[in-house]
Amino acid sequence: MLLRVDVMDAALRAFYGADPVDLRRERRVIALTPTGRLLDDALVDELSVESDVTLLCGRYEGFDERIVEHFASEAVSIGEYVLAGGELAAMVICDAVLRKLPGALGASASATEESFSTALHGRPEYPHYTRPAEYRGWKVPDVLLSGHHEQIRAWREERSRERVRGTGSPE
Ligand code: 4FV
Repeated sequence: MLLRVDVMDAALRAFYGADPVDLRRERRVIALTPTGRLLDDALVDELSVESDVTLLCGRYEGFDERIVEHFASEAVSIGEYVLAGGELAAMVICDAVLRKLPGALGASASATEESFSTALHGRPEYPHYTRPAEYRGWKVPDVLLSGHHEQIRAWREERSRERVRGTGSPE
């Protein structure tokens, strides 16, 4: 059982008051499907600067292909596995994109130097620590308490490199 093209056509016309074929000229219309472009930080960045995005959630076995071919700007997947519906995939994309918008995170948190960001050259984030400095004999690494910013930067870069899949010891 698939989402029918005539039903999707009617739904998009009813909501936007436009022919879905024309819609994707004005906004990004994304069909969520396991076979789509894999969502990554670069795509999240792209979507975070778009003024208008429409997410088409699959259901049943997915979309009639004519929906993807004629109504969508692109197909996107949140991972190589199959969900019962695309709604959770839509929520994943909304969460990842919205947290990148200005003001979404508090002053203390930043979406710049985080896992897979360009600031980290696409690498995983380094380990983070907070208080207490020691708990059950588990200490925060001394370098992070040293105040030596260059040594801290170097330590963080090394930990980040180690976390690149298939290299170094897992933390
Ligand atoms: C999916 C994914 C996904 C396929 C059948 C919904 C399901 C049903 N969407 N990334 N992985 N969709 O599994 O985006 O239509």
